[in-house]
Amino acid sequence: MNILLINGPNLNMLGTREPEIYGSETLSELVAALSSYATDTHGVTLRDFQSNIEGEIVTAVQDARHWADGILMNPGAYTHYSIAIRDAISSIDVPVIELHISNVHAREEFRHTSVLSAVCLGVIAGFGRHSYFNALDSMVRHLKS
Ligand code: CA2
Repeated sequence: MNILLINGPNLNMLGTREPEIYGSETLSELVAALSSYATDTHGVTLRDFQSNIEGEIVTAVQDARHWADGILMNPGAYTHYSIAIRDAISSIDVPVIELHISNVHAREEFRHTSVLSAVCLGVIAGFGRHSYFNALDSMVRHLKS
């Protein structure tokens, strides 16, 4: 089983600023821990991709249709307005779980809207780094059921 993890804009800054919201772990530390967990606990392979560029994320989603069984995506701020990423998700048969580190519903009003959730399998938000692990567990359960 092959799972793609996509992190959107500014998530490369994890661990460097705003630790009270996003924690103190860097993105590469988080991805390393999640990859080990994916292999050791579920026997699945995790590939990861981070981009600050909308079109690169669209292309990663499109390419994933050739090899990925599922996609975990923290779309960052694109969550709230990227119709291009929404259309890319809609155009493939691969299930996508939208995930967020913070509880977007407890934050500014503009973060309460996601243009992506309706075309995703589900949404996980507010569990800090555990949102990633919860999303992986949920995707594996979904793919095995
Ligand atoms: O809670 C999340 O995971 C978000 O997707 C994070 C996005 C935000 O725009 C979404 O509303 C919710 C922002 C990512 C910024 O990440 C940073 C991490 C450390 C320092 C600065 C930014």
